[in-house]
Amino acid sequence: MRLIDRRGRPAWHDRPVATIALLHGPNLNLLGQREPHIYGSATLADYEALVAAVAERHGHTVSAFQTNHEGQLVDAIHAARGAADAIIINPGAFTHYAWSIHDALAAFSGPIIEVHISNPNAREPWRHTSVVAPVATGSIMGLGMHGYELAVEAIARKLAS
Ligand code: DHK
Repeated sequence: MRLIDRRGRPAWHDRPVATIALLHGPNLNLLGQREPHIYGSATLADYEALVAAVAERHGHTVSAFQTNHEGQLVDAIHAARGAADAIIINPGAFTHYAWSIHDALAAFSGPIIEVHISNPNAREPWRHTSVVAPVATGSIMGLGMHGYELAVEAIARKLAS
């Protein structure tokens, strides 16, 4: 039996599974150890597990990757073309100056959510610029882990619309 939602579309479990690429940039491998007064005590594995669990609730799957190297993050974004339907990205400090990340994301056609654990706009002035924001579908910042949950919810809704 095919279930239909309120808008007459197939219920999520009858829709094709989408893959969300979850990409983290430099120093985020140190989550849980690094400046816990800013970034909290959750580890990168905790973030990846949360995103996978929320995605699974929507019938989607997650492919997670972290790197400290700009070129590797560009390669991962290129690899997401054709392999992933959406991207959640926290580019770490690359956010503020890495135009190569901007250009790579501009070549991705699905929804892109930029996420930051802290609120860069409430921190040092050099963190107030994001070169990623202009090519993101949306940006979420300052909400810690909850921001990642919201990012998956936003993507699930975009992909279903
Ligand atoms: C993470 C970083 O590593 C910083 O360089 C950014 C971001 C903020 C975050 O809050 O997740 O400025």
